[in-house]
Amino acid sequence: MLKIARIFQIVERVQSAQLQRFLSTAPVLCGKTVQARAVAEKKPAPEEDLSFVMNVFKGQVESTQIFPFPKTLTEEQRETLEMMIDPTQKFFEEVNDPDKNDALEKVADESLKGLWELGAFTLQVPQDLGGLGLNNTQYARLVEIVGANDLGVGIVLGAHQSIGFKGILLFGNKEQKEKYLPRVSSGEFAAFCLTEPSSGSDAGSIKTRAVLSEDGKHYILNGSKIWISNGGLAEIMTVFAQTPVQDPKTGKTIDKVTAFIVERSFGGVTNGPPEKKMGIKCSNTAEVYYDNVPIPVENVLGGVGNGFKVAMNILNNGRFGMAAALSGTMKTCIKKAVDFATQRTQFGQRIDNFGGIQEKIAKMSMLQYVTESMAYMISGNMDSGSKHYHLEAAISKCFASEAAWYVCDEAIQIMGGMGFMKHTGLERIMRDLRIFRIFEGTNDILRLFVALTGIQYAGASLRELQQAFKNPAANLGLIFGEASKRVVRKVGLSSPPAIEHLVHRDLVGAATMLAKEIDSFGQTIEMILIKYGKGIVNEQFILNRIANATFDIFSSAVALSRASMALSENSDTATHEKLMAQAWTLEAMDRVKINLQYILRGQNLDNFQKMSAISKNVCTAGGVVQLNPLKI
Ligand code: MYA
Repeated sequence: MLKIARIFQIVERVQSAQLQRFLSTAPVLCGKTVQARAVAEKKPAPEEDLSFVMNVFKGQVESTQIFPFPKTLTEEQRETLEMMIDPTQKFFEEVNDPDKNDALEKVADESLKGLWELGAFTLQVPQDLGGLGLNNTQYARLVEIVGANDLGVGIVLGAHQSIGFKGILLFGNKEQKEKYLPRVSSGEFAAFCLTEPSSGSDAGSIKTRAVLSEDGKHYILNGSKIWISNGGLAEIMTVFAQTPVQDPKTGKTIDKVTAFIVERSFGGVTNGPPEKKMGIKCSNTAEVYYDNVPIPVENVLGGVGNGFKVAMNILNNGRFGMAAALSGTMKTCIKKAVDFATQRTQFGQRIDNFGGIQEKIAKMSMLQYVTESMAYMISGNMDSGSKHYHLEAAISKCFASEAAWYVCDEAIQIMGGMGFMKHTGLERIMRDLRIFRIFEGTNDILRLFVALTGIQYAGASLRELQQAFKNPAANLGLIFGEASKRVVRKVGLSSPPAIEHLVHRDLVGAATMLAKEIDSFGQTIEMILIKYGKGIVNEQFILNRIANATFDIFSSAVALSRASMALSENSDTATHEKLMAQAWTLEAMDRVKINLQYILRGQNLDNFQKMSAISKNVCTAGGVVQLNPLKI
C-alpha cells in the first residue's frame, strides 16, 4: 500500500501546475500553430508511431525500422538494378560533361537527349504508364550515381520527378495518373511550384489564389512563384494556391491551400529568364506567372483544401533522394582527396601518413558512411510500406547536405592549392553543394520541424497520462507503467532502453553508450516540457540543440545497424565498417551529452540570452557595432 501511495505522489507531482500549463496551450512555430495544436484542441493522442526518432523523444527505442538494417530488394529487383547501373555510369563517364553543362548554364542537348533515352526522368513511374517502375531503393542507387557525377543534372532530374510530378504519383486519381504520367515520361518536363516572394519557409502563407468560375467547371488561377526549378522548361506543374473553402466548424469561408495540376497549354502561364546562380547552373530556375489560368476542376490534386499536406508529403517523400545523391558526391570528393594524399610527398613522407590528414580522411569516410546508410535505411523502410519516416527523412536531408559540404571542404584542404584550382573539379562541386542546405526546406526550419514534432509526440503521452488520471480505475495499466518508470528513475534504479541485443556482439559497447544517451534525452525532453510549457516553441537556441542531439542519436543507430549487418554477414569490409560505427558513435554520444548540458545548465541558458542580446545590438546598428581598435 505504502509503495502504491508513493507512486501516486510522484505521478501527481508530474501533473503539476507547470505541466498543466503545457498541456492546456498550443505551441506556436514561426508565429503559427504547429503540430502541438492537437494538444490545445484536445485531439486524441496520435496513434502509436513506429518512427525511431519520434520515440527517442519519449526516451524509448522503437527498433523495427532500424534493426536489422532493411534489405528490401527481391532477386528480380536486384537484377533489374544491376542491368541499369553500368549504362548509367557509362553515360556519365562518356556523354555527360558537368563542366560543359556548368559553362553553358543548361544541360547540353546531347546529354539531355541521352537522359530521356536512359529513362532517367521516369525512374519511378509504373511501367504500364511509360516509366521504369523502380522502387525507392533502386531509385536511391541510381541517384547516387547522378550525385557522384553532376549535381546540376541531379536537380533537373529531381525537380522533375522527386517533386515535380511526385504529387501525381502519390495523390493522383486513376484519370490523372493515366493522363499525365505517360507525358512526363516521354519528354514533357514537370515542376513543383510552391515558393513565392513572400513565402519561403512559411509555406502556408502563399498568396497565389484560385477561385471557382461561375459555371463551376474551372478554377481561375492568379499569382506568381519564384525560384522554380525547371520553371522555364515545365509543361506540367504542380501548383499550390489558396482557395476559398467553407470551415466546417464555423460555416465561414476561409482560404486553404489546394494543389492543382496545371498545364502550360491552359493559357496564361509565362515565366521569367533563367536565374543567375552560384551553382547547379545547368538547372533551369525561373519565376513563373499565372494570369487568369483556367484549370479544369478535375485537376485538383489530393482534394480541395488539402494542398499544404500534399506539399509537405511530396517533400517528405523525396528527401531521402538528396541523401542518396550526396553520398555519391562525397564518394567523389573522398576519391579525389585520397588520390592526392597517397601520391603527395612533403617533409619526406606521403601525406596520408600524417595524423592530421588521417583524421580528416576518417571523418570524411564516416560522414559518407552514415549518410549512405541513412539514405538506404529510409528508402528500404519506405519500400516496406512505412508511413513513419518524416523525421528521419528530414534529418537525412540536413545531415547529408552538411556532411557533403564538410567533406568537399576538407577534400579541398587536403589538396591544398591544388584543391583550389578549377580543373580539380572540387570548385564546381562546392558551388553546387551550397544550395542543398537551403532548398527543399532549409536545414534551420527542418531542425525546428524535427524538434517540435518530437516534443509534441512526447507531450501527447504526458497528456494521455493526465487524462488517465481522470478515470484511474479504467487506466491502471497505463498509470502503473508510467508511475513505476518514474519511481525507478527517482530512486536512481532506472535502466536505459535495451539496444545491446539488437547489434552484433562487437558493437555492444557502442550500443550501451547510445542507449544511455537515449534515456538521458527522453528525460531532458520531459523536463523541458514541464519547464517551458507552450513557450518551448520560441526557444530556438534550445530546439536546435535538441534537433542536433537527435541527429547524433539517429546517425549512430543507423551506423550500428549497418555495421552489425556487415559483421553478421562476414562481409569483406566488416572490420572497416565496425571501426567507423564505433568511432562515430563515441564522438556522436559526446556531442549529445554536450547538447543536453547546454539545454539544462543555467550558465549556458544565460549565454543564449547574451547571444540574443548581441544579435539585437548588431541588427539595431545595421551591422558590426564597435569601431575598429584604431577608432578611425
Ligand atoms: S521546394 C520548396 C521548399 N519549401 C519548403 O520545403 C517549405 C518549408 N516549410 C515547411 O516545411 C513547413 O512550412 C513547416 C511547417 C515545417 C515550417 N509533414 O502549422 P504547421 C502538418 C507532414 O506546423 P507551418 C524546393 O526548395 C502539421 O502536422 N505534415 O505549418 C525545390 C499540421 O497538421 P494538422 C506536416 O507553420 C528544391 C499542418 O501541416 C509537415 O507552415 C528542388 C500545419 O502545420 C510535414 N513535413 O510549419 C530540389 N509539416 O493541421 C530538387 C507540417 O493536422 C530535388 N505538417 O495539425 C532534389 C532531389 C535530390 C536529387 C535527385 C537526383 C535525381
